[in-house]
Amino acid sequence: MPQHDNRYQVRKAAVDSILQDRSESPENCATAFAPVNIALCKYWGKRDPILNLPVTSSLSVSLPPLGSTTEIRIGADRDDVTLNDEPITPQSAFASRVVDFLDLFRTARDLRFSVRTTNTVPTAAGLASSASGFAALTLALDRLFGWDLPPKQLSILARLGSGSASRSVARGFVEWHAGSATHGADSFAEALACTWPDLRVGVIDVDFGRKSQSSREAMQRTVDTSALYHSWAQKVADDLAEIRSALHAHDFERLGAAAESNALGMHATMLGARPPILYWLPGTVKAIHRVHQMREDGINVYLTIDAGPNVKILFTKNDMSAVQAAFPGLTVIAPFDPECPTLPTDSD
Ligand code: 2P0
Repeated sequence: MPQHDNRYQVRKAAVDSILQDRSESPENCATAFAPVNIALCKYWGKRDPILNLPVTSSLSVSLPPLGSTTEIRIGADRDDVTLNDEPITPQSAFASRVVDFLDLFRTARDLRFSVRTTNTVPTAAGLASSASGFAALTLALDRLFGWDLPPKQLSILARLGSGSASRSVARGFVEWHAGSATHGADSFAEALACTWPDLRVGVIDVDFGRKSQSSREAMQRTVDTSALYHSWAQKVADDLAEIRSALHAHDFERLGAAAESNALGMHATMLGARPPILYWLPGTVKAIHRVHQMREDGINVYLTIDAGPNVKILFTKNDMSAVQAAFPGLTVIAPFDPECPTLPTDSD
């Protein structure tokens, strides 16, 4: 255990402040599921990279049944991590990140964990799985040790794995409050009390194969070097207010317009970094034009783009046929009706 490492000490103190009153009754094994989420108002920039504390608040919608199922087991000789039935080499960045997180929860120096994660995100869906992965691992640890933590504390623990994981412990629309405390006790996500049964999210396959530049590094470079970053916090405050208001009013056009503007603003801010960060490919621009043309043709479809080239679209159930005709093979998720995802088939 890296007990003399300052980063570890700071993170461990955050964990201990949550677990101090918890008695433990460990099981040998526990399993949990957490959904992926897509931000309608993005998290882009940290005020503290050790605790993954964000500069701004953000707001997402969870996308079950896409997500991660994680099993954690104690009693092994050494930590081991398996992803989609493939053992992950301990030297890999992915395994190191998982072990770094597990270090925070060892109740004995020699306690070792076996972690098996299966992503129910089709590899081809182009949706980041670190959020669902760390959220599922946190929920599995909660069950393994019998902590029975409330959602707020679970969100804080998941944030230590990955910022966006703080939002994946909850369902529906979820707001991550940036908070202002240096220890991060007020930086957590919680579900909003509203639903949208007709909402649909589509994922356009621009390039699912490409390994994107790490969002962690890109985020930091944007904060450190983009002259446009100073206006990002104000834009997020405005967009969040508009999105909350649109959700309250159940106004899809306002919701979609604000989400699209927020995503494009995030990418503009990245373009201002030195050197610039450009995740878009020609297919990304083509999809953006296609979405804009559809709007001109009277179909209410809006877009958002994360740290990669793929375009995600927001629309409602009544425009399903028009959207699927425009984007054949689209993966469609009904966030509030997880029984009916439409996943592309091999023939698409
Ligand atoms: C988001 N993204 O709000 C934004 C929009 C990507 C684009 O959160 O360093 O993997 O683990 O806290 O959460 C991706 O960043 O970064 C992300 P870390 P994370 O969804």
